[in-house]
Amino acid sequence: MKNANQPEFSDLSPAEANGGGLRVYPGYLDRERQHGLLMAVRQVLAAAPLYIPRMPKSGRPLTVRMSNCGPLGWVSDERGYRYQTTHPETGQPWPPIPDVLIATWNELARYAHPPQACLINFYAPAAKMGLHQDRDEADFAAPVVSLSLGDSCLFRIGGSRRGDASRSLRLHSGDAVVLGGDSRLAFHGVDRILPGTSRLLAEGGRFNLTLRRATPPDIEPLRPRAAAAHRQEQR
Ligand code: MD3
Ligand code: FE
Repeated sequence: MKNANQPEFSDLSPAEANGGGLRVYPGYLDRERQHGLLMAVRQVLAAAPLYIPRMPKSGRPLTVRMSNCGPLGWVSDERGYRYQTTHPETGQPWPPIPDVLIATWNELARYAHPPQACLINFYAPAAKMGLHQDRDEADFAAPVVSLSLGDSCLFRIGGSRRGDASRSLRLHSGDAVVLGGDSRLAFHGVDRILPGTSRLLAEGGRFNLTLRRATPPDIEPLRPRAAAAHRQEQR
């Protein structure tokens, strides 16, 4: 049951929830679009399978399984957290970001440059993600855009210091969240999955997709053809 005195963010319109750069779009994707996105995610995962990320130094496995699409992917293992161009197990480049996700970024991000990385998190019913900040990106001016598919979760978001007060909100299948401005460095995590709350995934659990910029636009590596044209212009 919801606490009637304490509205969840998802009860608020994007404008109302935008106290510090957090925008929540409940039901951003209708059921048909959720299914379309799920098919695109499954195609990505056929080429770039979910792997079990490990904690830096200790090598302790996370409970979330991960993959990526886009020019860069976020990975974690004994050597640390980082963005890289290839899958840590197959050694292959990440598959491209599906059009439906590029369209979502263009509609919600309010940022002039395209996403570089889409992290795919899969939470089995018992998986969770501890409170953390996302600080491996060199471009904090760009927002993070997130989409949820499958079972709902209890999501927690606080302030920019670990000890700051935090609030809990439920994220449901099809919800979009945009984290920008003050909220970009907010501590956040997934306290738990609420099993059986969606029938979208036959296997149960939850996918979360996060679209990000990893490098500032000016030091973005130029694509070979663009680089050639660029050198042409310089002469
Ligand atoms: C960015 N994932 O992968 S995504 C992560 O539901 C992660 O899988 C969560 O945190 C998940 O790093 C949340 C959306 C999100 C929420 C709050 C943020 C991204 C954020 C606050 C600041 C920066
Ligand atoms: Fe995060």
